[in-house]
Amino acid sequence: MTPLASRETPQGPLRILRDDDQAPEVPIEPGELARMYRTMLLARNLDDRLIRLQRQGRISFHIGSLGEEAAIVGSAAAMLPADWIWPCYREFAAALYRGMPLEAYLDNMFGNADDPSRGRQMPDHWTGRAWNVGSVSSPVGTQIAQAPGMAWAAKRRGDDVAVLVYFGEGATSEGDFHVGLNFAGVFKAPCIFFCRNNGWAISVPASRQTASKSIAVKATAYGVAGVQVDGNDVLAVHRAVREARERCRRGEGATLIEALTYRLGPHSTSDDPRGYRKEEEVEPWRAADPLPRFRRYLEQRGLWSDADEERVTAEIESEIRAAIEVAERKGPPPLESLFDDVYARRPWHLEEQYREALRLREEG
Ligand SMILES: Cc1ncc(C[n+]2csc(CCOP(=O)(O)OP(=O)(O)O)c2C)c(N)n1
Repeated sequence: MTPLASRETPQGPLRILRDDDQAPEVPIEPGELARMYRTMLLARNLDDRLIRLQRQGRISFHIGSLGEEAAIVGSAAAMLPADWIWPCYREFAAALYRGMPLEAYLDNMFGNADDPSRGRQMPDHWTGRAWNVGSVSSPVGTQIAQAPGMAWAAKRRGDDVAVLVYFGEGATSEGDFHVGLNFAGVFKAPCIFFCRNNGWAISVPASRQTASKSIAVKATAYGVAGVQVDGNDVLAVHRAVREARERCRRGEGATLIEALTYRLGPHSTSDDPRGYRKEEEVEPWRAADPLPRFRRYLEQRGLWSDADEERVTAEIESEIRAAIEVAERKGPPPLESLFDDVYARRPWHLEEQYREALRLREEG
C-alpha cells in the first residue's frame, strides 16, 4: 500500500488496514470513525473548491492536502482536547477536527476583517488559540523547535498536556529539526514529532533530504522513540499517535513518527508538478488513495453506505458554499488595524505613519 518501498524501514511501516479492507480490533468508537472519514471528505472537497477560488482570483493562494488526509486526520483524532497541535500548513483538517469552525479557516483564506492574523499572513496561515492550535509559520520547520518548548512547559507545570507537531520530510533538513528533537530527548518533553513524508519538498525528492534509511531511524540518535507508519492507513496513524500520546502520559517523553504518504497534488497553487516528477510515479499512489481505502473498511463494517456518502457530500458542499459566502462578504480588515499588535504603546514614528495613512485615506 506504500508504493515507494525505498522509503520504508527494513521491518516495514506499521499497518492496520489490510489489503482486504479489514482491520482487527480497532479501539475507536463507530461515531468517531465516521467523524474522521467525514473530516477527510471535507478536506478533499475544500481543496477542490479553494483551488477553483484561487483560479478565479478570489483568493491568492492555497496549499492543499490531497492524498495526505489520513495522516492528518488520523493523527489529530488520536490527541486529547487539552493537547496542542503545531501545524505545518497542510493540516487545516486537523484544526477543523479539533473544532476550528470552517468560517474561521475561511476568514484566513480571504484575509478578511475576522482573520485572526488580520490579513497580514498569506492564506493557509491560520491559527486558533481557542482550539489549542498554534500558528502556521512560513519559514520551513520553525514549529519543530517551538513545540517541545511548549510541551516541556506543560510538563513543568504538571499538566497532562502533550504537543503534536507536524512537518514535511523537507523540514528534517533544517536545523530546527535537530534543535527540537535534541531538546525533547534531553528534557523528556511530552512531544509527538509527526513527519508527513509525502515524497516531495516542492520539486526536491525525499531521497535528497537524507542519507539515512528513513526519517524514523533518526529517533535513535536523539534518544526518543521512533515509529514508521503507513500514512495512508488512517487506523495505523491513529494507533501510532495514540501510543505516542500514552508514552507522553507515562513520562517517557517524545516520539518521532514518520508517516509514509504522498502529495498527489502540486505543492501549492503556484507550481505544476509535471515539470519535475513523472506521472508513472504518481499513479500507484492514486491507487493507494486513503479515502476510498478507509471508506471500504467502513462499508464492510456496515458503518458507511452509498447513501451516507451522497448525503454527507451534499452537506459538506453546502456548508462550504455558505461559509465562503459569509467570509468573502466580510471585506478586508480596517486600515487602522495595520498599526495594532506591534507595540504595547505605539512609538512616535509609527504614530506619524498612522496619521499619514488616515490622511491619505481621507484624501481618497
Ligand atoms: C526556511 C525556508 N526555506 C525555504 C522555504 C520555501 N519552501 C516553502 S515550503 C517548502 C517545501 C517544504 O517541504 P516539506 O518540509 O517536505 O513539506 P511539504 O510541503 O512537502 O508538506 C519550501 C522549500 C521556506 N518557506 N522557508
